[in-house]
Amino acid sequence: MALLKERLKQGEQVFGPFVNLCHPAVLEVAGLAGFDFAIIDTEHGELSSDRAVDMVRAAKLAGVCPVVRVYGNQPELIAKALDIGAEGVQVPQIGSKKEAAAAVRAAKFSPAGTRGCNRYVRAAGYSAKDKFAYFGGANEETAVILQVEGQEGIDNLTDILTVKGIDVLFIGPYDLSASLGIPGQVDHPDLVAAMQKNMKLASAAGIAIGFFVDDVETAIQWKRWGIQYLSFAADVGLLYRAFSKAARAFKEEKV
Ligand code: 3PY
Ligand code: MG
Repeated sequence: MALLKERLKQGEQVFGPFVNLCHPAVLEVAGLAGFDFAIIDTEHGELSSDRAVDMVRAAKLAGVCPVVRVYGNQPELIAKALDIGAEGVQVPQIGSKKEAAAAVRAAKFSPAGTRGCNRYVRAAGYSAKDKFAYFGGANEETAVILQVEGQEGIDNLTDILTVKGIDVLFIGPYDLSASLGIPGQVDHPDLVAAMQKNMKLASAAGIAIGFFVDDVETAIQWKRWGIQYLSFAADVGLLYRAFSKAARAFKEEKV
């Protein structure tokens, strides 16, 4: 299976859920279901990297590209996500060019960045990979996905997009709606207009754009508008939807 970064470079539009539950089986199910990627969420989920590693393993086996969303823009967390073998690292709440550059630096080996070099990690095949091939190739194999969602980040977007090494500019609609003073109204015309402006800026900078949706109908709409990296709800929410639909249907004897 092609790596996420390669698929994005080819212009493919990819689709995948956030995973908050701490179990590798969720990644197996995501792969069997046919999702392109899954975001193992250590920002809002209950997960930490010691649990995430088994989820990355399961994702690779199931043919779904593993992305890890880190808790914050911290170099140690970014390096850890990549060391355990995530194909992409997603960093929340980027507000300025300086913060964007720091996130990219943390994700890249020298000379592009300052990611700590260790050849005994899972991403290096525990040393089975040639060390020069690993340190020389990893920067081109792992995707850096930066979330710009607050007012500061939106105001600084043109500047942020000048940072080299960003693969996906991800706009979080929930935090964006809060910035616009319309918390939760992710289909509000002001939010859609702001998003379309952001898409134009990202496209002019040659950077793929990512977005989050709660349902498939909205996903299809944004796919048609050109979003390349579409994240779809979260495992817990999807499970709740399926469970409550079945429970209600059984009670009411109506499918
Ligand atoms: C947001 O909508 O703010 C997100 O971060 C999506 O998960
Ligand atoms: Mg957010």
